Amino acid sequence: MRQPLVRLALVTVLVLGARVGLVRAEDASMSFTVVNVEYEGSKMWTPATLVVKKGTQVKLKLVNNVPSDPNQHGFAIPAYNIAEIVTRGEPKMVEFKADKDGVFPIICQLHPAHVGGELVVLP
Ligand SMILES: [Cu+2]
Repeated sequence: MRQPLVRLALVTVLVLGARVGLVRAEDASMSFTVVNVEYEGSKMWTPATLVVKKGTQVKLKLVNNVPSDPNQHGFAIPAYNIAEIVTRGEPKMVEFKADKDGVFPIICQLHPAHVGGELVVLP
């Protein structure tokens, strides 16, 4: 008489397993708040390294908190054709799909001296 119970347990495991399996990388999204700060004279976006899996929908909130002038800094990922200008006090939302894997520089396209970062897209 235990057979039906065992079968039910097996079916439950299979159904749950299938549901977990349905969450593919292509369906996933990740949100980051990335803040531009100034530390001992160096300006940088932090976190400097963003790591996602290929296929992830990436949502960025860019905040320019650099107190000194100029009041605008760039946030660019040339490999993804992203080049935003972010004004102090005016956060900017950026969204893109990480559809190619690799390590891609993040720069301030306005100021080459700005400390750079990188977007890491895992295969
Ligand atoms: Cu800058």
